[in-house]
Amino acid sequence: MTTSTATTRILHPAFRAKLMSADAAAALIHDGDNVGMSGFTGAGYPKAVPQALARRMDEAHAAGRPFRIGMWTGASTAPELDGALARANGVDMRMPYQSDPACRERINKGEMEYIDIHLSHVAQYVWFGLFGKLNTAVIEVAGITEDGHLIPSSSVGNNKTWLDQADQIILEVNSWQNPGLEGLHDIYYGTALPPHRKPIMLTQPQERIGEAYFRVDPAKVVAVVETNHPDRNSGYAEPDENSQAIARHLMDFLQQEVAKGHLPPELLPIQSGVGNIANAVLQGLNEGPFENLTAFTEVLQDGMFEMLKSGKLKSASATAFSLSPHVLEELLQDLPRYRDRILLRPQEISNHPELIRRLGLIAMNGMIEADIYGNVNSTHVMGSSIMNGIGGSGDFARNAYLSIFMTPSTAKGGRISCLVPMVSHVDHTEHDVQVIVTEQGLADLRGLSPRQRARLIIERCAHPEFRPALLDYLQRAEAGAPGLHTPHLLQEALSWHSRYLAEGHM
Ligand code: 0RQ
Repeated sequence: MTTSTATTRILHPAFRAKLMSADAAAALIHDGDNVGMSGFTGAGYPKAVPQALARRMDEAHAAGRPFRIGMWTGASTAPELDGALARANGVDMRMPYQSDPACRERINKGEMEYIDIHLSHVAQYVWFGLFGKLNTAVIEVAGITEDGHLIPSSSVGNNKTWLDQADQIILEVNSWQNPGLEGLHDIYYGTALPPHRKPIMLTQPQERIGEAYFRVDPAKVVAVVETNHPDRNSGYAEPDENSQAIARHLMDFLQQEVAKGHLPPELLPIQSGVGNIANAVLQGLNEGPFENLTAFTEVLQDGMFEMLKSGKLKSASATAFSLSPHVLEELLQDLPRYRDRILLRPQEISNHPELIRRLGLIAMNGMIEADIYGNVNSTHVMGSSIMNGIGGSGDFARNAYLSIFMTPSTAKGGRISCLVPMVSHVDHTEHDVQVIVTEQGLADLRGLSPRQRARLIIERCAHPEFRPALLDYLQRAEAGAPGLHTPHLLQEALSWHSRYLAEGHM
């Protein structure tokens, strides 16, 4: 046990009295417990207790004793959490978004139950009691104030709900987290269950409606563990040709929308998903003609930080950082310059349908595949295997002013067409998808019927190698389907996926 930062980071004596090692804290978690962990896209997750827990699980399994937990988070975490517990085969049920290879493998082998729900729904599902009782919360914080409030760290996620709902709380105080984070967060305590809900009085992306700290009942805190470990946040690739082409199509489209008067010159608040394409689009916006932009989004990634730095982006509201290590370092070193322009909120607020609709967001998210009618699959490979999860894409797509989905037109070296006759899994229906962009072009689907949409998607978005076959499918469906509103040949609709599984090429 180290107490090196206890006097500077843990200012309330009652919390100092609970200091213990990660192993001792992990011993307070038992087989069958539900555990709410902090963490969102590689930021703000507990670093020591989960690894100690994984060791205990390994020991239990070696001795023939069961030891598995229900694991709830904000979103994806890191190898020290998702990876460690998945390798120990210690997770019975996982929710919501994940992106860890070991975790994904367990889920796809049927060894871990996985419940993929909209990120804005998680907290209320837990309040409703739909996942059972939350036994333990394990939350990373940047510090504990003199009056016993918790200083949130680099993500907020569902921490407020976990602290509220858990029977017992384990805190990890990470002295690696910059003390300057204090005051950056906006924790809203006005949520309630129906029929007691009130309007959430937020009308501008950067408005503060909550408190800078988490409230916590000290009586529930059973352990405080000190850590000093960096967040996992991995780097982004330099935008490739496809990402750059997607960004160009999108910039042209947004300029046309401004020219038509559909969007104001400073656009509307942007939401951007994770991944390299999203990052390339942000780079495009940074080099583009728009000024005074704002963001109301889930994760603040490198591209958004560059926009804050250049001044193109006035402000960013999110629930977590998802920055490469060198970019995070730059932000933390220069924190005073950004502190009034960055704000982290609970994910039930960053992704709240009421707020997304009111602010009128431009939502830009990645996808696995879309079909000719505009249904989007964000989560499943070949219909059965989970990639990551729906994350916040559904919260944003359904409620945004403009909902945009992006993908290269092909995957796996050109062997898969990302535009298919029928998607093998649906996350976002044709009703929630307004614009599809690939490196080939952009299809604005608003105001079009299903068959009109199909022609536009094939013409603008499909790769030339697959375009004739898609058109042929559409034309034969129009000639042979029993109904002509959304014509399909049911025997053939998923044959592209079957062909890939059998022959390695669509
Ligand atoms: O697989 O890594 O094995 O090569 O899918 O594809 O092209 O690297 O794309 O990183 O932008 O991710 C939808 C997964 C796209 C992401 C998804 C294979 C491809 C590769 C990844 P490999 P890329 P990206 C807010 C928003 C849902 C959550 C969301 C995602 C891998 O955007 O998780 O939007 N979205 N949240 O080879 C088979 C296809 C494929 C395919 C790609 N058609 N068939 N495999 N791949 N297309 C943020 C949060 O909510 C946290």
